[in-house]
Amino acid sequence: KILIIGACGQIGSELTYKLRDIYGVENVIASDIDTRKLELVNSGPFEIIDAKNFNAVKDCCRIHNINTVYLMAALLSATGEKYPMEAWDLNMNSLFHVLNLAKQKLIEKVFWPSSIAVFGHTTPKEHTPQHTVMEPSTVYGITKQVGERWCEYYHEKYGVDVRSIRYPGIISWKTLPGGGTTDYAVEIYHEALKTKHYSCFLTEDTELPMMFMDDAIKATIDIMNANADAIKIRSSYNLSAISFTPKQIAESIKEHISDFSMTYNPDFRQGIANSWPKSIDDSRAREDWNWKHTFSLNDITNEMLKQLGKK
Ligand code: VAH
Repeated sequence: KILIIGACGQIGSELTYKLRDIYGVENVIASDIDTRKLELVNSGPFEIIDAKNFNAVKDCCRIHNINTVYLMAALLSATGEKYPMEAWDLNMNSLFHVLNLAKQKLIEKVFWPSSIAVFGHTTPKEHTPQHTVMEPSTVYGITKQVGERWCEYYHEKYGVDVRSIRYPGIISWKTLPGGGTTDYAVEIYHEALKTKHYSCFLTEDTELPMMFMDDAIKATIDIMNANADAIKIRSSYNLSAISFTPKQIAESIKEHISDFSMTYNPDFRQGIANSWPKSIDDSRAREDWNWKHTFSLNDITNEMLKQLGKK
């Protein structure tokens, strides 16, 4: 059976729905410390778990006979800058707990998300290579960089089957993101429909790697279903789909809402975005486990406005 830790989050919630479609509701246990997302909490087996609590995670894995864990709980880049020690505590200790359960053979397989936040100012910004300089300047990025080192260590030293992806910014409509620097690319669609205006917290030319949630979920399930020997990188795979600027996403919205307007009021998150790459070279993911993205910016705008328009 599968356990998703952080199932109420932006990615965790969509992973829960998708994995339940594939494996059956009863075989996918959702868990989170937060129970406010009621339609998810009531959609199947749900456990309240603090991912920082080793015994709570271990007991849940035992009770439900879990063999695969998707660890999606974390404090993201913007929140991590406000609460550095909490971000270090949650992001690192939750990972140690799951890696140690795998080392003890209580579970067999682990998915753990990394991020383009592992890259910093000194990283090449265009087509950032899989192996390159990584000097992250956010707490979140530091936790992802050192988390990758631990994943590779537990694989090499203890044979733990942990697999990881460096997600770009992710755009989705089912669940709002929380505390990320790329959240502008989700908020903009909600505001376009509500007020036809968005005040963007990044400058108009801030190009960032982005991906639609359906592509991110496909990549996550594909890497977990690949043969173990195909996964040659056990730190974390670069993954990319598209890159765009706030100006470009605003233009794509204007093709549907012609009187949509945007103003730019950069805040502290501009500093975070400036430290990240503009585009990512994900050729290793494409070679090793046949990754390829589907959604273009126009596809994303069509889908976001259609789905949010219905809500
Ligand atoms: C964030 N959405 O903004 C996350 C992600 C690459 C961005 O890590 O922090």
